[in-house]
Amino acid sequence: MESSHLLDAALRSDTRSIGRVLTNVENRTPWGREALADLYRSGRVSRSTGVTGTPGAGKSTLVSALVTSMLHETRKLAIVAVDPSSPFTGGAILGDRIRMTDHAGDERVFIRSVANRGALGGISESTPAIVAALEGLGFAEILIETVGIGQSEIEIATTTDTTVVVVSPGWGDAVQVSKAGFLEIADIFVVNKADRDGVNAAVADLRSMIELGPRSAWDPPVIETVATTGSGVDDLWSAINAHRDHLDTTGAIMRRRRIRAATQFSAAVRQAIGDTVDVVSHADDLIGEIAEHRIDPWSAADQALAAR
Ligand SMILES: Nc1nc2c(ncn2[C@@H]2O[C@H](COP(=O)(O)OP(=O)(O)OP(=O)(O)O)[C@@H](O)[C@H]2O)c(=O)[nH]1
Ligand SMILES: [Mg+2]
Repeated sequence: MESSHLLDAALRSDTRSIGRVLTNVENRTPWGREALADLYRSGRVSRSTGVTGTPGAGKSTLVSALVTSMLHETRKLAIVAVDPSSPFTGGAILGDRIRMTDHAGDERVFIRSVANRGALGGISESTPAIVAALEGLGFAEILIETVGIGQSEIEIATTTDTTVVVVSPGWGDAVQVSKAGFLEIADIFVVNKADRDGVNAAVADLRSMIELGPRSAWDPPVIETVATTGSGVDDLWSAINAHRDHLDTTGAIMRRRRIRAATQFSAAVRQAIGDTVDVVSHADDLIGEIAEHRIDPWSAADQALAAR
């Protein structure tokens, strides 16, 4: 059992203590749940930015470059890398920190990877809790890197204030099917690797896609960057700030926070039900019965709930 000193040390920005608090939150230990409840009720709020996009587009490099811009204005910043196989540099994971050349050893930058648990619910299960804990621990800026547009990315998009979708030249040829999904979640588009051929075509492609999409009060800007040199990264930081202003002045921020609250609440209810129903002990018998059509999955779920 952890002590209250641990939370105090984490609030004083002790890196190891923050890591231990997050591990307790992630594993949903009794101490972790209590700590999370206290942190949530502290009322401290962060600005959060999700960075997603195609594999290898340069998301980690861009996040690293963006951190440099953010640190001009922020005292404490956290990065959550949802898939640890998505390396910041070479995938070296040191305890709960990912090696990140540019910011290694910088006390102001805390980096956490969240394992893809696979199973039911997958990554989205612990990510919102980790982000909420970091928020309560006083991180003013939180950056979250994910890959693609699976269910979890869409859920993470509802978790963050601003979602940045990163592609690189030539992306559109490979992932036709992803386009609609990207448009749905993007507040800002980035065409990274603008030092490569095909950047103009990629920008034009995105712009026409946005044109054809539904009208909204905020049209996602398309920004060109070269993450490896930092070129265009200040433009991206300006666009993130412009999007924040838009959220604040239109009141959209409150709508987003309500959607986030609703999403997290219903996920928490599903998790709480999962915790109280010992699915595993029911599973073998019931799954056999479902497979043989002796009971339907929905009645089987009711039965498992009633038996708890
Ligand atoms: N030429 C060029 N290369 C870049 C640029 N940005 C990133 N890269 C390189 O692209 C490769 C992938 O970069 P990452 O930042 O790991 O990309 P990622 O999107 O995080 O990759 P995953 O997390 O594996 O999906 C690395 O070798 C980077 O050095 C850029 O602007 N121009
Ligand atoms: Mg990456």
